[in-house]
Amino acid sequence: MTQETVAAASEAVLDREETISRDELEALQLSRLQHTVAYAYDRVPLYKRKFDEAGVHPTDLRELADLGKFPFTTKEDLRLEYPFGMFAVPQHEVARIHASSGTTGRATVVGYTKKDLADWAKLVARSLRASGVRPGMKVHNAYGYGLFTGGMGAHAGAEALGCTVIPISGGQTERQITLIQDFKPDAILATPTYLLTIADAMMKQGIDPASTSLKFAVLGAEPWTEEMRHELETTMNIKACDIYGLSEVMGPGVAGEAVETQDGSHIWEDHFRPEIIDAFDPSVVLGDGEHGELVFTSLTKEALPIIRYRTKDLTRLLPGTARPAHRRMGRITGRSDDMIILRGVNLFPSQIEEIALRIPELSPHFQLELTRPEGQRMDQLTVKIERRESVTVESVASAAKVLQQQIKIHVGSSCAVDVVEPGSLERSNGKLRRIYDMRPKA
Ligand code: DLL
Repeated sequence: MTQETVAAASEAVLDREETISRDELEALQLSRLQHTVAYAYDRVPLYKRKFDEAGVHPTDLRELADLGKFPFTTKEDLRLEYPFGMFAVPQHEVARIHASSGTTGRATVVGYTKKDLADWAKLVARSLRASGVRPGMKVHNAYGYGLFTGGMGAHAGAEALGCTVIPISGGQTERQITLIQDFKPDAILATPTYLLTIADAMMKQGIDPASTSLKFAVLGAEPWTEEMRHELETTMNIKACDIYGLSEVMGPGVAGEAVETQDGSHIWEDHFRPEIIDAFDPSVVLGDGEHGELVFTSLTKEALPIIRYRTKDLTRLLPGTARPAHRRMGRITGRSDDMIILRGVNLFPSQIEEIALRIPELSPHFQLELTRPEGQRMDQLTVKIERRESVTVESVASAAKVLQQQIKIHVGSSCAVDVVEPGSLERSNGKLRRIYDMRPKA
């Protein structure tokens, strides 16, 4: 079968739920939601306690808007119930466990029944297919394997789609490059900053990243911008699409982007009901198009039903396009806990990425350092950014000034810019750390 035949054949097999009308989808959401809240209330003591305290009962959920009466679930709830207190099925029905790294506190543990794993694989397959991946393609999976949901989640989805999976995991960049050259994969799954690391390492070896067999990249697990998409697409000669998810809600594949429109990830609303709330006043549920914090309720999960989970991801809901019934999410501008407040101005790393990548002398490799200079009460932000290999040290002085001015104009913060040598900043192996907070701890 030629590539084109494969593409044409798989184009015809969208899941039925991808093509249903919005009315049909909302009817499905309501019945699944009613089931899920009752199921969670009956099986998970935390939900019973929280619903009772809030004075709501599953029978109060008569229409979709009633969801707003129910209490939120937070990462803290999962931590307090560590390890298995949120599970709604006996342990022998839990087919797999994943967990967050726990770098910022106790790990959060999530579980899946066999059916949950099948649903997850189906939704990742759906996301990959939307992003251009087709049955029969070779898929190089550079998401980290292990307790992180990225590696195994993407793996199972690619297999379910009918691809040949290369389970390389993250890291060992030299080896990744050898395998890309030898195995000739059609698609790569990675974090955007790790793909950048791979492209960068190729160039160092004298390999043109645009010359590989790769045609598609499905990127997620960290915020990235349109400017980064452009950077990766042009240097690698690929189509790069977004995939979104989080372990507490499922893992990758909660939402996926269509390659023909590249206009944001479609939330798979037959399995998740999204809401946007005001992050500062969570009692306010915002309308479509308004910016706020994304909240999810699972509609089909068995092992870990999740009710109104506060993701801390800041975005907005937009109408469906390539999959009309499934709303899209705007790009995640940042996480509320990644927000830098600098002298009263809110700032996210993705804003810096957006501005820096428009300046031709500057590379996408940057980090943000927060300090409080001796004897001063004011915090200082320094943007450390590598110059492009092709430009001279002399030409970067003006680029630094432009970056500083643009940040002042578009973000409102004064900062210092330090243009450093190519290759001097830490490279990503997965989720890249952008912020280095060196301020004295209070
Ligand atoms: O990162 C799941 C995942 C793996 C998604 C692979 C996509 C690809 P967690 O480790 O629980 O799960 O981290 C979830 O990562 O709340 C967002 O802040 C961020 N994130 C995930 N996808 C995107 C994306 C996985 N496409 C957290 N854009 C989320 C921006 C993303 N941020």
